[in-house]
Amino acid sequence: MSLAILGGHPAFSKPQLVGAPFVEPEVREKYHELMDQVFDRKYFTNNGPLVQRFESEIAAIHQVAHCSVTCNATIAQILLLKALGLKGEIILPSFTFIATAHACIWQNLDVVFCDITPDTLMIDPEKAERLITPRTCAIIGVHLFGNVCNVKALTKLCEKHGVKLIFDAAHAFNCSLGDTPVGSFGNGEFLSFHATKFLETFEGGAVLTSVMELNERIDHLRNFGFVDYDKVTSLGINGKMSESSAAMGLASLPMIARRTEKLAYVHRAYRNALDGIPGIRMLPIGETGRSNYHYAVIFVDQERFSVSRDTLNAALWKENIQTRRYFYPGCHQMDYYRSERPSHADPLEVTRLVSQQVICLPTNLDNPDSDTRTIGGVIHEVHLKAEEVNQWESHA
Ligand code: T4K
Repeated sequence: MSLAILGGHPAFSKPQLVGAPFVEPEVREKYHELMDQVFDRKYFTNNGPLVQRFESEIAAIHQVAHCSVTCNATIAQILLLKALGLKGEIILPSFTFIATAHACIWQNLDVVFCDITPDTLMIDPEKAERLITPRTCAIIGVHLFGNVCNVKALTKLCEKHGVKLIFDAAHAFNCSLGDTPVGSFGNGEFLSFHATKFLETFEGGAVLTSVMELNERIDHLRNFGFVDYDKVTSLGINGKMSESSAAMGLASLPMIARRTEKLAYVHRAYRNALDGIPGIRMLPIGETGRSNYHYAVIFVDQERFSVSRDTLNAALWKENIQTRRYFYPGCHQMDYYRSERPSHADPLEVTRLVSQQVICLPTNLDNPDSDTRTIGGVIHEVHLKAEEVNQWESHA
């Protein structure tokens, strides 16, 4: 195999993307059918019938009493934080998508970044406890890459200190801890239905909770704070999901089992393809419950692989394998947080190390067997040609 960075042809003629939407033929057909109904009804948004149906289905899948769908997960989080009336400091991992932190700032909360455990890449409950102060109002656990947080330890911790517990379940659609699906953990959890997610509605999100009053408050806030046609009692926002997004979600729901099976297969295929490459290890997924297997994450140990994570990433891109470094460099290292909110009590050592090692691989592949073999083959070749690859990098 001749690597593209060393003058060979790219391994793929079209880009292989992390987060490429599925859009099976059945989804297209059902979506068009539902959209015909929407056009006939001429009712496009504001808690329409498809939105209500979608909410019931999502609640049932997650075995939770209440679901409010929203225009995206970032707004879902803002609504949840506001509905809980949170004020003061909020503890969350830095190793997450920037939206988890930004949503807190939009709600005027002071973010306190916490480190993660190296085996799970999710918030470390022991380190979180050390960050609790009298101003702490809540902790956010982020269920990452299709795995679920240490819910038990976090629940105990939050009960002990009398603070609220929220879960960012953007990656955790239809995931569970043991037999319990995400959705009813803590005070509330939120999902993302962004185009790049396991279940997509173009843009979309949802808040799940077992508390009826919280659900009512969120429904109220997502519609500008209206209580009647001419009566507004709260500072609400427009957080509504449109009928077209709900149609996409409903059309995609029958595909859950097939997608999960496909992605689990891709995981196994990657494991085989990467087996034995020095310095490459996959993040275990689904070991504590059900997963959707939507993300495949590898760690690059530079010393053993002989090439840095960033050079491997650049080499993969040249092959049209458009990997992502989720979540490098960690929220606390993003310019905004470094310049505007520079102080953090925890040195976030694990976050720093892990964010320099991770690469997310494409999972929605057309040909899982041959594509994973090709990607594994490229990674192996980068290792075998480490000397030339590193020379290329030093001249790039
Ligand atoms: N919490 C967590 C833990 C999250 O991961 C996210 C979002 C949120 C909260 C907030 O959820 P939302 O408010 O977005 O509902 C992407 C997504 O935009 C973002 O939703 C997602 N996490 C994050 C992990 O990934 P970027 O900046 O990497 O997006 P972008 O445009 O570079 O696309 C990513 C990949 O997907 C590329 O390989 C291209 C491909 N793609 C993208 C789109 C939009 C497609 O193939 N088709 C598409 O339509 O953030």
